Parts: sequence; C-alpha cells; structure tokens
Amino acid sequence: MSKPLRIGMIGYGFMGRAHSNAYRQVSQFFKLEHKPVLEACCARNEAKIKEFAANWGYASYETDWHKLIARDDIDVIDIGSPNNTHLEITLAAAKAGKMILCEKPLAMTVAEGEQMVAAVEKAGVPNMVWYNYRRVPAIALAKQVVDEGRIGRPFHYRATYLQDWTIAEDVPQGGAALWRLDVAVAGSGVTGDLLAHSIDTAEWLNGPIRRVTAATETFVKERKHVETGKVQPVGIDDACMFLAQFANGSMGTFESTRYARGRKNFNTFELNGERGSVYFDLEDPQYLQYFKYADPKTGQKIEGHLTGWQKVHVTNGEHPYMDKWWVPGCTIGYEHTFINALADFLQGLETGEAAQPDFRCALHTQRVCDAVLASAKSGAWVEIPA
Ligand code: SOE
Repeated sequence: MSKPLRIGMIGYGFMGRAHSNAYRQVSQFFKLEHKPVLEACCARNEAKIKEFAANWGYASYETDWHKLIARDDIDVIDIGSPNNTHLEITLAAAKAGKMILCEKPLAMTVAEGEQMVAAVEKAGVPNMVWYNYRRVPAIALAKQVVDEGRIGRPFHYRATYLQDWTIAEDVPQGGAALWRLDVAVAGSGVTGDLLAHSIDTAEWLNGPIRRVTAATETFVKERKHVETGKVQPVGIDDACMFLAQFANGSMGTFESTRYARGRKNFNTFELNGERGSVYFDLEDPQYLQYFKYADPKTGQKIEGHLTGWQKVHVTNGEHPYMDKWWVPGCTIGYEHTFINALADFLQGLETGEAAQPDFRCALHTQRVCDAVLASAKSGAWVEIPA
C-alpha cells in the first residue's frame, strides 16, 4: 500500500530545485511504498517562496522554518538552505520527530556535526545527507568494481574538483548562490563545497582517510559584501590541495579550486590498484573507464596485444540504477542523481537499512574537511580519528 511522505522543503535555490524535482519524479520511476507529497516549502522571502511553491506544486508555504517544523502535516524536513542554518534546523526538526534530509556539507564544523548526529540518533529519526554523486551510475559502478576485488591492493587515489566561476574580482560575497563566498555562512570555501564531495566519494570507494597535509590559497583577498555593501576581507579558501594517507595503506592527492579557467564542474577521480584501475570524469558522466591487469579471482595476469583501458558506457539495465530509466544507450543526467539518492532513502525506510551517507557517515567527511583546514593553517600533518 502506498504511504504518503509529506515533505517540508527549506530553501528555494539550486538545491531547493534539485531536491523538489526528485520528490516530484521518484515515484514515477521507482516502485516504492513511500510516495513524497510536496506539502510545504519555506524561505524568508515571501514573494520568492510563493512563486517557488506555485512553480513546483507545493500545497503551501511558510516564511519561518520554526512554523514549518511545528506542523503536524510534515513528515520530512529537507534542509536546502545555506550551511550556517543546518545545525539549528536539525536540532529543532529532530526534537519534533521529523525525518531529515540535509544538503552537503553536513555542517560548518565537526563540533556542529557532532551535535547534529547526537540529535538525530537520540530522536531515532531517519536521516541522510545529499552527497548525490554517489548516485551517478558510473560512480556506483566503480564501487561495484572495487567491491568485486577488480582493483586489488590499492596504491593511489587521485581526485580533482575544479571550477572557474569566482575568478573575477567583482563577484561579490553574500546573498543568493554567492553565500558560498562568505565564510560566516559557508564555513569554508572549496574545502566544504567541493572537496567534501571528493572526500565522500573517496572514502566510499577506498575506505577511511587517516591523515592529511594541506595547503590553501585565497587569491582575491577582499570582495564587496552584498548585505553590508562594504568591501570586506574574504575568509574562504579559493583553492585547496591536500595529500592523504588512507587506512588501507594507499596514498591520495586531492585538488580543488574555483580558479581553473575553462573548468565548470570538473569532478574526477582515479584509483590505481595492483589488479586494475578505474577513472571517472563528471564532465563525461556516462562513462567509467576501467583498466584490467589481472583476473580478480585468480590474480592471473591478462596478456595480449589488446590489453588496455575500457571505456564503459554505463547505460545498460545491469548497471546501477539504469533498469529504472530508459533503454540501453539512453543516458540520464545530473538531476537523476538526486532522484536515485531519494529512491535509496525511501528504500531504506522500507528495509530498515539506512541509506548512506547518513549524518554519522557524513560526519567523517566533515572530520576530514576540518583536518584539511587545520593542516593548511599549521603546515603539519593532521590525524583523523576513526
Ligand atoms: C558549487 O558551485 C556547487 O554548486 C556545489 O555547491 C555543489 O555541491 C556541486 O555539486 C556543484 O557545484
């Protein structure tokens, strides 16, 4: 029997749209017990949230999130608002017994994240963080390749996350999507916004990171603040690079910037092991590249003049999530990663096995981010607790 799941969406920006689209579409493609209902959305700006509600088909709207959480007709609170709101909303929503879906990164700091984990676990409410890239079919296939033992002993993990939208000095900080440049609202720059994705993927594929050493740079030191109208110091990291050692003994390099001219959302990784390698590039998202050096079961070396990288078009029914979409060869896109993630969350409600990353799992990503920023400050290696 179908169970309606009444959604209370906070925020109407990029993520408010991506999540709302997922709520609207998931039941059409995944046969699941729980069916999201767009009950209410919420933001301070009444004109904007009214328009958002009408556009996406929310039955009602609020301008104060406390009121949204107090409503009996809301089952799920979705936090799509800026990072500095995640803690307070989570504490209130957990106390009210709501399920919580939170946009990444979990929190501004580990200290905040710990309070959030304690709150959802004490309340016993289902929770998940929207690290949507785990649900790119090619990345989920990489996970399958690793789990099948096809990489063997891992040696190297190499991640880049490059963009170029903040190069101009007249891009202000604060307001709309530009809160990402305001450290008081975002917590950090590329570390929390972009590397958090790379770290989540890396730890999912290659296990926990144990220690890091990092360097950051802020290229534009002052920017006009939209809210105060004044030119103010920039507190975020514009670029960050770090070296990592994984618990499994492999080494990692991570690079992220918003100053890589020509790179828009260049999120890549490569994992090299004794028996094989995988490579992924989000600007070519339908493909997973795989190099097979040895048989995963026997360890027997594959020889011959046609040995080489395979570029697998991840659109077949046997590929992760793809049996829910179109026919082989027909691709899905960015928005589907959120629909796939939501489907996993709903499935978890049915099976009782929490969809990952839940808040506790995402807290580990936060620990790595905080360690990276601490290392960039001190210049020393920083250990990350298990
Ligand atoms: C930043 O530009 C951003 O929108 C991130 O906030 C998202 O998490 C990332 O997926 C795309 O880039």
